[in-house]
Amino acid sequence: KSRYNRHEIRKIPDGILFGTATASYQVEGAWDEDGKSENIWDRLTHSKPCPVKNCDTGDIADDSYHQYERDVEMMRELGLDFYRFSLSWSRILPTSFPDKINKKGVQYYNNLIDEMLKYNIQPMVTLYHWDLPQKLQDMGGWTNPHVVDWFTDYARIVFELFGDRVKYWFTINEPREVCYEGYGGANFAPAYNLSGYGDYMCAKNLLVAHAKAYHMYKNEFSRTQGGTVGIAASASWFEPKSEKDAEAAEDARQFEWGLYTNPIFSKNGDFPQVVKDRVAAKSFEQGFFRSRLPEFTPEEVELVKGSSDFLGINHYTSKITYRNASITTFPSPSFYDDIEALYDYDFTWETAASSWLKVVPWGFYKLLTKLRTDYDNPPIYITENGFSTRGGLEDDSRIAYYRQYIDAMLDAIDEGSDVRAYTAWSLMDNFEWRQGYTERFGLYEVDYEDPKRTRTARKSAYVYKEIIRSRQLDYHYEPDTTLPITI
Ligand code: PNW
Repeated sequence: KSRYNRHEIRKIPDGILFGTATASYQVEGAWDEDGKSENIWDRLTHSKPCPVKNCDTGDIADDSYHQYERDVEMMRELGLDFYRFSLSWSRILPTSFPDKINKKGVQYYNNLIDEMLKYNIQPMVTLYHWDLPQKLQDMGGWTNPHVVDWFTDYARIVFELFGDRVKYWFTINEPREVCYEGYGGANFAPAYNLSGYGDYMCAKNLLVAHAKAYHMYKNEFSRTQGGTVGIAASASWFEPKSEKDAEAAEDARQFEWGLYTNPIFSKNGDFPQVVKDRVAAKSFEQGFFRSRLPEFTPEEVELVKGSSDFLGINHYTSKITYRNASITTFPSPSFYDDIEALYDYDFTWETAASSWLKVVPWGFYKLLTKLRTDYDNPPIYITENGFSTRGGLEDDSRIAYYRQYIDAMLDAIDEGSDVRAYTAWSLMDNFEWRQGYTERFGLYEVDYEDPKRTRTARKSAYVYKEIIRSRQLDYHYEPDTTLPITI
């Protein structure tokens, strides 16, 4: 549906930064080296029967703990403006608390940051991308309100250690995945499976933790360090199946990401009204004495409101949404019973190696348009966008995905969306959570048979490099992949 004519070359506006992303557990390896302690993904992947495809783990992953120089070399080959990576809490603070700082763990991040800065590649750093110290999980993790203090103390250490050089911070990657997939469902660690309770408790604590860390930075570090702080939320597009499903689709958007973005970016703050009303009404019907969705106090509403300099968005795909009261698929109470919506895919949509990942570029355009209108055009960083294959260097389907999604993003920018950065997920193949190494998102292929974890540029790496170099989108550009990709 893009109005763009693909036979023309499309110019990318000046000033938009281009980068790639990874996350600590997915690439670092060295899971118990140099004083790092156990986190919830170590615990999950080591449990029996193994919950991950092929019993894969992140024990070694891409071995980035030892290969950061090669990683930075790849960033230079691509000509990136920035690289987004995350810090491992239990590597920096092995007790989870600030009483003991692990020098060797800190050295690794210093080395990585300094190596990047040597070549003018800006570090964009995520404090938390899903690898909570196991000890904190033993005390309830994100469902324990004390996590607010645990996280703020960790954030203080990190700002003190790296804030002289890091100017872009993300507190938490994808609240929805942390809270729903980890506590509501059982897909991700810690796999609590407490849908309709655990997810909502997590949501409240996580938002307050984020906001406290944000204000601490603003009050105590901003003046000397001058950086910018935000959050990265996952947001799929939910398209109504027919006209009468408009409300179902809007409900899905508010439960799936509004739950996390509304308290920060809306004019009035707080959880979305529809979520508060629905969960409260259902809870009382179900015999609860209070809503399963915890309330923010008025002070907390104010604390969380506006607690981000920009909105980070991880976007991959879209879903068709509808309502059909006669279909009861979800246990009650549960998060999906609360939403009262059903999801589907259009059979014409192309699918990636990940079954959930359908190629719907216009959904990206619609999402950006809605964020612009609902939240008064906040600065947006696209913090992740990408496509999976089963491997192989000739990845034309990934190239087509990137071109169409960047194209859709440019459509939204032309209409006024304030997009400041675009991030390809991922720099290289990595541990794809429950799918292990079976689904590959990398611009670079990683050889997991090879102890050296050799990285090789895919065709998409050449194309992404050319987009960044030329600052234009040309659907007809064909790289010569017989030539090595060079700096
Ligand atoms: C991201 N969705 O999560 C994660 O941040 C990465 O760690 C992960 O490797 C990557 O996706 C690929 O799976 C997602 O709703 C969260 O469509 C939500 C969605 C997709 C990916």
